[in-house]
Amino acid sequence: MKKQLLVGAIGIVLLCEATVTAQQPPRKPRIDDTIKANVYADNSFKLYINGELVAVDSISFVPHNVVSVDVLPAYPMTIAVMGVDNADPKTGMEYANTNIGDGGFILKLGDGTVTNATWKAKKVSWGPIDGDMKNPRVENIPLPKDWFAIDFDDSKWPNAKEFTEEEVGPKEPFFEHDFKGAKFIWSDDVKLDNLVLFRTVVKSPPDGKDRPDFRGLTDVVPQGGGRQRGGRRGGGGNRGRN
Ligand SMILES: [Ca+2]
Ligand SMILES: [Ca+2]
Repeated sequence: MKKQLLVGAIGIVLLCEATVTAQQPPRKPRIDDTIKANVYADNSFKLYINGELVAVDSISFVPHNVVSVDVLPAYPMTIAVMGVDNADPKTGMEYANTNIGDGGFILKLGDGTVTNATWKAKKVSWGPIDGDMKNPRVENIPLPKDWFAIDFDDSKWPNAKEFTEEEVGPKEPFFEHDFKGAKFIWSDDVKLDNLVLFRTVVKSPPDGKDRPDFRGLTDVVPQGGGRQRGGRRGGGGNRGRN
């Protein structure tokens, strides 16, 4: 009986310690907690991660460019992208309505996340319908409300379609960045679909690396307080400064 009580007491102590450990605030994230996001779109994109806008293509038309930025991951990670193929909103064409341009989107994150046909893709603007350049017409559907949010239901969206490098024909900066293992994606018609929304959820880091979760950091005092190390000003009175 005594032995059972003792075991019970030890159990409670361990439980309390585990709870305290779980409730300890995280340390401040460092730059080596971030992962690189390499993104290329024909012609441009907006990238949302976990509901927040984290990158906007800095060049909306040409030249085709790679945007390479640091992002702080947290899993499960919801990635939502607006892909834009340059097109006149009335005709769906470009270069003074002489050409039907094509789209294409590719992304690779430093945790091994890549674009492929497991992503969802929803077209929201397309044309010229049937490729008719003589009587060009465009069709649009409204942007779904909160399409980039974590809890948005994309279960009815079709899957993205993969396109080869030859089909998309990426320009030079693409080859200077790491896109190994990633596929070019779009909705079904890479020529006529001009505004496409993509979504995916990365449940855990594909490279298997354990990464701290820094969400909610603005609501707590991180371990070690403010800038005590690495800050140039040093000294007291800087606790919690950012
Ligand atoms: Ca097009
Ligand atoms: Ca294009």
